Amino acid sequence: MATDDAMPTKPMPRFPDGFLWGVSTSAHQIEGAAELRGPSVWDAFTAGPGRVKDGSTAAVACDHYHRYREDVALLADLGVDAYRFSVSWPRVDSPGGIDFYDRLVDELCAAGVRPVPTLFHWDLPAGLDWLERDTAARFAEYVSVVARRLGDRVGKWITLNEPAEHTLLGHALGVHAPGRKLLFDALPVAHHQLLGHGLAVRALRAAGAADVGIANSHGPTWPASDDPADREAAEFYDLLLNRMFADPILTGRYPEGIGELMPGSAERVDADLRIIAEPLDWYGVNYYAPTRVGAPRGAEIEFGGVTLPAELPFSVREIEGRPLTDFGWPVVPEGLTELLTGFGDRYGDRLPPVVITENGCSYEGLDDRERIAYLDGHVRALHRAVEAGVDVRGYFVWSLLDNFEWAEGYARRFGLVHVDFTTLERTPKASYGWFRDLLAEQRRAPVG
Ligand code: IFM
Repeated sequence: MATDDAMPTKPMPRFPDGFLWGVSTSAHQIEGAAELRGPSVWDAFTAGPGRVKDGSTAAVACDHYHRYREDVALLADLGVDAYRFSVSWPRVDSPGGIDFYDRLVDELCAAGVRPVPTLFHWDLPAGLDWLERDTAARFAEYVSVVARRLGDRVGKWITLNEPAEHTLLGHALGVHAPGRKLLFDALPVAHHQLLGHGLAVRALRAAGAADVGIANSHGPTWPASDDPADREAAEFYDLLLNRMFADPILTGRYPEGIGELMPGSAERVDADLRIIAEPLDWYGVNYYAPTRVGAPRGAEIEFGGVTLPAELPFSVREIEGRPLTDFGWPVVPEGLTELLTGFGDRYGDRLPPVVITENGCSYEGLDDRERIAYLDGHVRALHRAVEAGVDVRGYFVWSLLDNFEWAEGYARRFGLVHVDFTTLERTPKASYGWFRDLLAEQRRAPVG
């Protein structure tokens, strides 16, 4: 339990007019009602023994499918401008499945909350596979269906959530669905998702969308020391987790040495890159923490609940002297300022306005002062990036509700709202009240 001095007291600086405040969730993590949709790769994965730490599944999760009205009321009471949720592709593929999103979007509009759907947040329909190029085209077809149905009420769209994590955790290390351990042979999964992103942008534009972005996860990479071997390893990690997913979208090129590893001829990869680099209206960043990286140590490493194999050309090191969340992630707010100003330097005019599409932390308890301290620190760090000249247009907390945290099951609680997973009762935490007050304060007319 934190002490009272963990409670922020300084007034929060004011964000620019029109700044979008919101919260995020994803379909597989909250919806439940698994019997009312087709299976996804996550259903198959969680059915296997030992894949999810508490042995749970997302079959019921928060039962948001049936309780969405209560959840929209929580959003309205919180006072957010926008709600980022994801659309479940397997649900849309099921008869009548898309009707749920129709109802949800209507409810949000009636409550004065802008719907911001993400079109893919890892729950790929069973039978599809991002190792296959064709999945990118199939994704764009599904996106067209959703855009035609919801486009009269949805303005802001997100194509993909964190293709880096889906590639790394799901296909390289095998700790997420679909559970493959391909290491560097997983790279086609990155390319096909990026191609799917570009095709989805085109599909959304064809349906009239004028406000399209992506939610990519990024964080600064800090070398373990000045030793050239540590620096080289850190640069490589930065390339894999940051540049491999941002460069193609923002510059139309892969970082040096990466394009050659992608599937198909050089001509085909170049043609794909022209699609991947379709201009965006804004660029979404999910930020949690920086990573300290050094030269390989020839041994397995435990990192954030994941075992990294010894053969990787880098090793992840501890960031010392920082508080840790319950997940063991270091709390480093200034990493967000560093990340965004670094992006501004790296991409210059090619970087469209930025939206923080996820930021949050896992802590137990209703009196979650650690979460308040975390969010307060990160919102201030974001403001420093704005002062430094980065065009930031929005901030979404991960997450509205405690939910199914993938391979961690229900053991990690990221919500502003506590969910009792036996009764499904929702209880706002102290951080919910803090965020509500922050939003009210930001909207109050400046004095003088
Ligand atoms: O819960 C996840 C989310 O699905 C994607 N971004 C990170 C969150 C916390 O791990």
